[in-house]
Amino acid sequence: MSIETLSVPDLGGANDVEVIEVCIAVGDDLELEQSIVVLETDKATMEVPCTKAGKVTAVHIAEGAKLNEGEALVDIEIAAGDSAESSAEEVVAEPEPVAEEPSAAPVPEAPADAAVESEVDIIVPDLGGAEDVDVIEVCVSAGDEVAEGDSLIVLETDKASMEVPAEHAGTIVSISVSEGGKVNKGQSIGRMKTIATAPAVSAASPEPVAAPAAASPAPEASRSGEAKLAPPPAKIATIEDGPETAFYAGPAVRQLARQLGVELTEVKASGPRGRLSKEDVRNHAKTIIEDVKSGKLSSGAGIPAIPDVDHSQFGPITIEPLSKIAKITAENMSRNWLNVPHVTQFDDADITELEAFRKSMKAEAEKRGSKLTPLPFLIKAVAATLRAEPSFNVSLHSDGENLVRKDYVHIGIAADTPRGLLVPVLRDADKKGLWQIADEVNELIGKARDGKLMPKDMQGACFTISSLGAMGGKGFTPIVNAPQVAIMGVSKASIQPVWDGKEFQPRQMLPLSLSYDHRAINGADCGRFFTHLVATLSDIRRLLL
Ligand code: CAO
Repeated sequence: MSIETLSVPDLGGANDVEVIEVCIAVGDDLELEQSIVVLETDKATMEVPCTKAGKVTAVHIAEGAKLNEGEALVDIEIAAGDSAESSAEEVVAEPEPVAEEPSAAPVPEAPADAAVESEVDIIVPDLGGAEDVDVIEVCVSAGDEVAEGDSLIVLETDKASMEVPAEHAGTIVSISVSEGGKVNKGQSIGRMKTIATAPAVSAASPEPVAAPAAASPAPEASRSGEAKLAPPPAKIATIEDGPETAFYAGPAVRQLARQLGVELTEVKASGPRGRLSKEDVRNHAKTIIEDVKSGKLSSGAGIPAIPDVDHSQFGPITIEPLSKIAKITAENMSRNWLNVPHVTQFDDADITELEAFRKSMKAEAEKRGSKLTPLPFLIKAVAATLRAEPSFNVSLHSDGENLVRKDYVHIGIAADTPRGLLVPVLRDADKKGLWQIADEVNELIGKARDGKLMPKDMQGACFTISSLGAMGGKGFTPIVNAPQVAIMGVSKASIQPVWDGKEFQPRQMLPLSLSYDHRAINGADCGRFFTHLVATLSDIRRLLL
């Protein structure tokens, strides 16, 4: 076992090269080819990989430091057998050789001086020895005007990404590569009309990429100090954004983004000149996961956002802040609407007898200091039906594997309050009589309207009733309040002609709509539940059975 110091390799003559990312820490077990540090000059980014496996015992560099060839990077503890195989100065891979200077680059079939406006092939330049390099972006298409130095395509190897810039200004005639394709040195990737006098156009040579020595040994030229560090940084401008929002990402960052499925154009860069770090990518992924968990972001990603409109262009407006309750309601509604596959079934309950009974009890209710609207009857009937048809008294488990069956019956009541929509919960409705339900509901609604509900007053509902009966309307489709699996909308009762088999009878009919989560409840379950409920409301003596 020995301690070896890995030092900065040949940087192709570059001095004071900035450390933009330190990829390792003391205690890390370094593997072959693992990146130790990412360096960046004005023109290039490179990762310095390791060619020896070992444990990091000291780190001599920090982000922001400026490095020169030969300076110490890290100390690593190398197992005895490995140590003998290579000398300390060879354990850090050197960057692969630089592409030859553009003037010296071999240009296939270079004609003599081309006339202005001549059409030429766009040739892939020297790629520093890399073969079958992936095209990760095609930046131009036929008809595009390009200036000298504009990016034509972006290539990526395991360790580096590089732009292939146009060597001359001109107009793209055709592009024969596409994203996902592979290219090699000397290959034609399209044709362009040049507006300069020049030999056949070669795309300007990208400079070399840092490559793992173990996987691709650097040739002698590199080891003898002729290698230069100058691969153009991976620079991608988003389609919508101007050049001021272009970002830069090194190969390691791109690889991590691919592994995590992160779209780099969406990541906020924390580094200088819009440079994205691995930490930026990780933070972005973490934020998405947290937002999905908290419901801020729908897991059904890809839903197009509603465009922002300046309404003042159409007439006078005022902007009013949303109340906290309104914001929470909006969030809950969106979450439930997007997550729950809704079905809404409609029916009318004949409440002629129920209403006759209720009205006959009105005086007694007043004497008791109570108020008996149709709502307590609805709560009582729903509670009894949840007991009779327990398929509605469930929640889907968050693991997606199980159903939670509830042996209690708590009913949520949607209440319109000056602060917004609140849903207090009446507990154990199946165990309570009408007077108790009426009193407790009135108390809960009073608390809701006075802003005195406690969080526990709004938790644990199995089912919600949303009654717009006092306001009117023939029917509506309420949104299920997940993790509940059903909600009933109540509209305004009215006298309707009902055929009794011999003649039409004037009956008091109450329109009901029952929305349910089709993941948890089937249509047949709903049919049974609704039939039981409507029958109970039509003849409340059934509540005694
Ligand atoms: N048909 C005809 N009349 C009805 C009725 C119906 N379905 N429901 C209630 N009424 C009558 C009541 O009987 C009462 O009249 P009387 O005093 O003559 O008996 C009158 O309308 C007013 O009732 P109310 O609104 O004071 O009481 P309620 O128990 O019916 O409702 C509550 C209470 C809290 C549900 C209701 O006030 C409310 O806030 N509803 C809005 C709920 C809401 O916003 N839902 C939308 C959420 S999104 O799904």
